[in-house]
Amino acid sequence: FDAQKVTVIYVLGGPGAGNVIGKGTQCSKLVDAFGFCHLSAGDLLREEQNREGSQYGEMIRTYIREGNIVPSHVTMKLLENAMAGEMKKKTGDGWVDGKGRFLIDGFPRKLDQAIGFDETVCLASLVIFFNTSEDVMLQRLLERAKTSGREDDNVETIRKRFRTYNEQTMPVIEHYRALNKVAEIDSTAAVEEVYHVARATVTKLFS
Ligand code: UP5
Ligand code: MG
Repeated sequence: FDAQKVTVIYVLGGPGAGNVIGKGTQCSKLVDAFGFCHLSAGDLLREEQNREGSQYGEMIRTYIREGNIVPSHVTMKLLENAMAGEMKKKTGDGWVDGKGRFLIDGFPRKLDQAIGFDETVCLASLVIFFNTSEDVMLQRLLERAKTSGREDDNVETIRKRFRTYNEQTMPVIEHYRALNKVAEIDSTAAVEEVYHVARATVTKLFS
């Protein structure tokens, strides 16, 4: 697809930082308000993992269970396909200003993915970085674990996810910070409050 025809916002933050911008009621509000398509790299990977006949299913399961980052070519291809599919679906209508608006949640997690996507697919306009303490994230994930059914929502894997995030994803945030693209939002507060700040940030981008 044509990179000139998309506006991309990356949504990053530690596991459980609460990407409210890409989730639940808030998500659909924001999606409606700005006409975004929301794509979560983690959701796409879990979908592929469960897809019958997928050659990557077992591999994805192993990486996620260990809190490691799935090889970049797999995630990048899933995202690119999902974006292309959305663009095709909405050709001609549905997009504001004739451009596809994407909120890409939980990606890029590693410098090579960031640079690879920048170079071969498209450049993001903004990176929203939700930040809070590991204590807060741990509590939220353990609470979510009661109902999420996610194999990686257990203390041992959560600790590994924190380590992977600090070692591999923080450099991505620093990379975009140096390019002046990062909007950091403290996500310690209640969902509504965080959403309020996130919404203002996105409004500014489009004004
Ligand atoms: N909650 C949220 N905000 C709150 C608030 N303000 N106050 C109180 N509670 C709040 O939130 C987590 C929980 O906290 C929820 O119960 C929520 O209600 C509550 P959520 O919005 O789900 O947080 P999020 O940051 O999205 O947490 P998630 O666990 O989804 O983040 P991860 O980044 O770990 O998960 P993801 O799905 O992106 O990735 C999973 C795995 O996939 C990775 O570990 C990795 O193995 C793999 N992966 C890749 O390899 N490559 C990729 O590019 C992407 C993923
Ligand atoms: Mg997530």
